[in-house]
Amino acid sequence: MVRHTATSVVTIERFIIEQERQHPEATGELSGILYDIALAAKMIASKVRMAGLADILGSAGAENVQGEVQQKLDVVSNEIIIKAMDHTGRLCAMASEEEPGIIQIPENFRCGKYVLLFDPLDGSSNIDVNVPVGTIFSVVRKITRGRHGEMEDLLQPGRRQVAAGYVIYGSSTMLVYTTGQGVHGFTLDPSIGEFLLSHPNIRIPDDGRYLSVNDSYEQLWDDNVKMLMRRYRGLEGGTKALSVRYVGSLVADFHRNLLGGGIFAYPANRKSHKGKLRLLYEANPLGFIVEQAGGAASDGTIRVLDVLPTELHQRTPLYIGSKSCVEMAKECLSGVSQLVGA
Ligand code: AHM
Ligand code: MG
Repeated sequence: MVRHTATSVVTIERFIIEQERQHPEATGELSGILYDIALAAKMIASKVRMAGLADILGSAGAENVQGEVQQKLDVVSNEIIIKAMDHTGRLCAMASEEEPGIIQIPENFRCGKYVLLFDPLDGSSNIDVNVPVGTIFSVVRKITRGRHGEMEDLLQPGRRQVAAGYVIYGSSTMLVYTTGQGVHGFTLDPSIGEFLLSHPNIRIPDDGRYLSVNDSYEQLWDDNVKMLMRRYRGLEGGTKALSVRYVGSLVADFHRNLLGGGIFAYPANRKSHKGKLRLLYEANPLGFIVEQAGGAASDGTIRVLDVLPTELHQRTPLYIGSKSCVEMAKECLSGVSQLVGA
């Protein structure tokens, strides 16, 4: 890991180049993908910042002054990412939470050796109330031989990711990523339009401080999930009580727990037997990040990164955060159906 003094200003570009130099075999393509994502993030951040003015400037679904219908921000963000990435020759296919199938690279552009999977604007229902939202991304290598990416390239287990990250559009905009050499966070300095290294080598505390779960689903949970939540709250098993914090915006909840320690849980329930969150766009990238930061991610029975995806929009229960908290989930839930596949 490259050491930087506290006072030196390190742009994301410089940081990526310095990391790449440690791998003489690197072609620079993965670095290029990360720059392109940083650019897309800045474009999305500027749209998100204007969201509160939608009523004045024209809300989603309403017509703007040119008579064009305004698009919702998650659709806009989806298009920003596709346009920022499709022509670069670095990707052979993409998949987005906003699109039903594979996003192919247009015929007039070169195909590359990587695949990008992303959730363009997670938690977008929170925009109306000015709560942080985020973009999540995952990069894997192409494994098929043809020119274009195929479903097999997209449906790879999370342990094969070569990069993953998220952007949080909060009181400041931050980009956090890993390429398997630790987790590093960059804060956007809006005055110069650059992401600057602000959180090098992030480590999640081993012991949890926060519990993030939507317990309005409690009556739909399996008994051992209920028991687990009582443990997290210090009501069972003599454990220390965690503080409950739930934004309802995955990136915001995850980011707080990554820095402060704790667990985000979205259990299976009687109505959603596989939970709500998506394996490829949410659980896998955050799973890679949390492991690189010293934490863990499980679906309640196995490590998230070992789950074999069978479909693009596959959902999974998720327990992610500090190691001790995820261990507790595995202990409580192991050996029982936990409604998975029920
Ligand atoms: P989305 O991808 O449709 O935005 O939904 C995902 C969001 C996450 O950000 C958040 O953790 C979760 O949904 C909240 O769900 P719930 O309202 O059921 O607690
Ligand atoms: Mg989402």
